[in-house]
Amino acid sequence: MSSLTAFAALPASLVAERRGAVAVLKLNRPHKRNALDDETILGIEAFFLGLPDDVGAVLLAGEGDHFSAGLDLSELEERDVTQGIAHSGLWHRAFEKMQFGKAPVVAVLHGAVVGGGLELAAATHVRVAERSAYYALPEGSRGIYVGGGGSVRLPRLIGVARMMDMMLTGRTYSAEEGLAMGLTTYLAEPGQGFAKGLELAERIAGNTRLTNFAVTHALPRIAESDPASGYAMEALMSSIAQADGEAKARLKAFLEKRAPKVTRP
Ligand code: 1HE
Repeated sequence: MSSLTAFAALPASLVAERRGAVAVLKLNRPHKRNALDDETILGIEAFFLGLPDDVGAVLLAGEGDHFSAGLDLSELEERDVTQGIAHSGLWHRAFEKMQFGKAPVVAVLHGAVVGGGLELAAATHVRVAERSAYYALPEGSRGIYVGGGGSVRLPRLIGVARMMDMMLTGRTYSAEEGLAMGLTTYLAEPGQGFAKGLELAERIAGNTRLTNFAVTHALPRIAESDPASGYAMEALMSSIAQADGEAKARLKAFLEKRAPKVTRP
């Protein structure tokens, strides 16, 4: 159930707070390098399912020196094949709630962003990396495979060839390389990532709900469609967006010189 102010009850491995229209969700298991156990994944799902209606954007970050060391490997030992499939499905479900939820999500990455931590980051909408961030998929060398949607999302971000390389050779990419290859779209100095992420999340929360819906729900589906279906969906989405009262008010404000112009980078 969603409400106007309250977040869902969360496990100790997650903390949430409000910053105006932005909800901040932090991975809070620094002693385990924010390794993602089942409780945390279920908490992420509950958080996004129960996101209050007045949250316009979410900022996802990690406590401690690392964003996330990925899957909690201590939980892996006892699982059989059937349980493994169910476990991967749990991650898929939780991350889908985030990717196709009520509000866009900005991730702030620092330190290790590896394995399932990278899969989590890949399911967010805008990624900011501090210079300390590094990316790897150690699943390859541990005799396992990604299970949190990485095979679906990462090739769309960095290409199949780079993901193959990361998994087969254990290659680690730096924050600068991640920016160059499109894994992140912002690079921040050490300690500056959270402020940058919050600034972006606040800007996103200032968009109309309909635009944010169009960008996070319609755009990825359109991009995956055949062109003819894509054009039809785009025409529908743009006509719906422009018919909204808030869109009309914003266009009028620009034409009456009350709205800011586009600025140079
Ligand atoms: C963990 C985990 C974890 C740390 N599961 N407990 N991911 C990996 O293969 C990455 C494994 N982790 C590491 O390589 C390193 O821990 C880090 C580079 C991330 C950080 O190094 P460091 O020196 O700061 O910490 P540490 O001493 O290695 O770890 C501190 C504690 O966290 C230690 O526990 P302690 O009880 O001995 O203090 C570690 O055991 C614990 N820890 N990472 C469990 N991942 C949906 S499928 C996704 C599949 C995957 O994600 S596979 C990739 C898993």
